Amino acid sequence: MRGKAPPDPETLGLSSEDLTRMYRTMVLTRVLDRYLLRLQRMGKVALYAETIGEEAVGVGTGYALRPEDVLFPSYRELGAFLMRGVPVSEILDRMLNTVDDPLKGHEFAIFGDRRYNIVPAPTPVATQIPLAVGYAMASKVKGERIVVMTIFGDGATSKGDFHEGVNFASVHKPPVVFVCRNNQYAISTHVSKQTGSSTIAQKAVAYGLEGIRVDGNDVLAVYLTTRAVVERVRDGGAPVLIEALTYRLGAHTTSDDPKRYRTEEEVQRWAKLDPIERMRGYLIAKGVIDEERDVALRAEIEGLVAAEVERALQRPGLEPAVIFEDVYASPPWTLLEQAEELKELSGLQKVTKG
Ligand SMILES: Cc1ncc(C[n+]2csc(CCOP(=O)(O)OP(=O)(O)O)c2C)c(N)n1
Repeated sequence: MRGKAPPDPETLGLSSEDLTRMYRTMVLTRVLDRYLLRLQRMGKVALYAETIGEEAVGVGTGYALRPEDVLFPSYRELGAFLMRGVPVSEILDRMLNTVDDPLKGHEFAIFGDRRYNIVPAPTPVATQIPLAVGYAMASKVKGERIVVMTIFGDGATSKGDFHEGVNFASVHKPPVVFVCRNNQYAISTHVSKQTGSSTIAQKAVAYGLEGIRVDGNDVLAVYLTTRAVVERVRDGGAPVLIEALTYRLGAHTTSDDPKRYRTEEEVQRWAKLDPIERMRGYLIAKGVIDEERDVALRAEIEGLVAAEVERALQRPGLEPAVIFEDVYASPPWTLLEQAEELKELSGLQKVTKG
């Protein structure tokens, strides 16, 4: 990981625009992530799964996709969403369930939207994996030239969905790329208790596919590896499993207390490998940005997110009755009855308050 001089951007075939876009999006992800955590603590957001420390995986994989490619994410892929162009305002409207929430509160995790070719993240772990394989299979049958990517955690690899998905992909070879964001924990379960294999990547070999382990705290390694794989798969190559080794610096979600199952010393060891600091050091060493520009960029992003948070907090919230909309063309009588009951209850509440 360390000890070798990193290559110049030109050697890697990367422009300063590529580099600053990835760096900027990592910083944006971190700043928004910190706000979402605080908003949850203020009681404005119901539940949030932090992404601090894992930004390089989302950003590096997201940047390797083309707009027409389809992403089947887990609930912790804020970086990939931002890299794919989902606006901060839409994420905040979604998380705060304002009247502008395009999905009217119907969805659990951050965001999923056809406009960005992001399928909503499921709550049951790993179920996005076979769905992604099926979608890729359909696109192969239709003769489209897209790549389907699915991102999941290390815990997901213990589910049958992972093995069924990878097995089906190994037989039929649809254009799918599997990305395991190995942050070393599935809530309190360390990866050493998750699997007896020494890597996740090697699981691909048993299915006759290529598995690649990449340093998930190095955005350039993640991006360059994923881009090469994505383009190979687009050209008809077999599916690949990429394991990006990273670390979950925060809690599993806002309902978790990681101090109960891991040491502060371990967290501090990984905090030193912060992917944003690492990229910042690289960009400064290579003269892509200087300290002054970096300070200005961070201040600009802080200001942008703060203004969006302020705006979203001022917006009215969704009416609870929207829960009954957009699910059935003709709702069954049971739901109509419940909707009526809710209407009566909110009427009562207004009377009591008044
Ligand atoms: C089928 C299923 N079992 C259990 C849970 C509870 N659960 C939610 S997240 C999670 C851990 C997932 O860990 P991992 O796949 O490593 O992803 P990470 O949260 O680390 O990003 C568990 C067990 C669930 N949502 N679905």
